[in-house]
Amino acid sequence: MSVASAVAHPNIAVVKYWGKRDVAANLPAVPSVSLALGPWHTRTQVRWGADADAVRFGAHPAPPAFAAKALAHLDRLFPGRPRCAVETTNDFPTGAGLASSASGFAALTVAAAAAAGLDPSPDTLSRWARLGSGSASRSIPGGWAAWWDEAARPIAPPEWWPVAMVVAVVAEGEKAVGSTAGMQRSAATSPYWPAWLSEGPALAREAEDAVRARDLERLGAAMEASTFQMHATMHTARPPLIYWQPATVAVLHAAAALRQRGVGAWVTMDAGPQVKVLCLADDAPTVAAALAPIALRTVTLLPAGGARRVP
Ligand code: 2P0
Repeated sequence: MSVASAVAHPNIAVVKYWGKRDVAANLPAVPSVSLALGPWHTRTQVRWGADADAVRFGAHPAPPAFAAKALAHLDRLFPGRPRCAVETTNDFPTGAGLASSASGFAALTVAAAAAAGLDPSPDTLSRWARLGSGSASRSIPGGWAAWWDEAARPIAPPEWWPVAMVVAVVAEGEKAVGSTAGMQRSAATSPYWPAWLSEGPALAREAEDAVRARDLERLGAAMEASTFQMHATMHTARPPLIYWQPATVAVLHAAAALRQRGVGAWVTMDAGPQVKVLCLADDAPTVAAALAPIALRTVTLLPAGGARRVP
């Protein structure tokens, strides 16, 4: 077997990964908890034994930086590897704070291993995906996952809890400062960094417990605390990292207004301007309708499974 394809879903952290305790090994400074979301996905095919290394993204050759990152990941997993052809597609925006590196490195890792004739355990695949991008470790198990150390572990499967994540897309386009550089700037310059590190473990435990108890209010509170603590380290970096746009703030207020009306809706944001609103799946149409006048568009995502081989 020298060709294989895999699919992986992005994941959104409810308790955030921001900072590395080991940059070379891509180990996190704080634990994180996430939910994999579909139908958005990355689909990647790897073919070992090509004439030359080639990475295609959608219908075109991938941008050089994108191709270099993918090939460097394969070099690290398979030192002395044969040349390969990689083809990958995303059915959602890339590089705008929508977790495309998570699904991308998870799908690449699973496809590359399968094409090499290997069948590593989910734990091993999660460790391998982590080397490409930290958040990719969590897209391997899918569903609700926690990542404290070398590999992410599953907390609950996608069908555990009928929740939804309503994504309010407020700006399109690639972000100015990528996550890896952003987290290093926060760590190196924000005076609030020590507080971020010390609060993280308790927030992750709180979120894990809330998922197991299916307690949305408790999970939402932990998620918002983690989100705003992370953005505090961004806003207080030098120079500051302000990923928010005016419409970002408008969505935050709209979600708070929904809660005042008795609709359970809690916000999170990543290294980008989009706001993701966690709610019960039954409430997703109400939430999406409330955000529609503010956002460019809304997308309702539902819990999804882990990275897997596909024909
Ligand atoms: C997360 N983010 O937990 C956090 C919240 C962004 C903000 O994981 O350097 O692309 O490749 O390990 O995984 C984005 O960071 O960073 C991210 P690297 P990654 O989802």
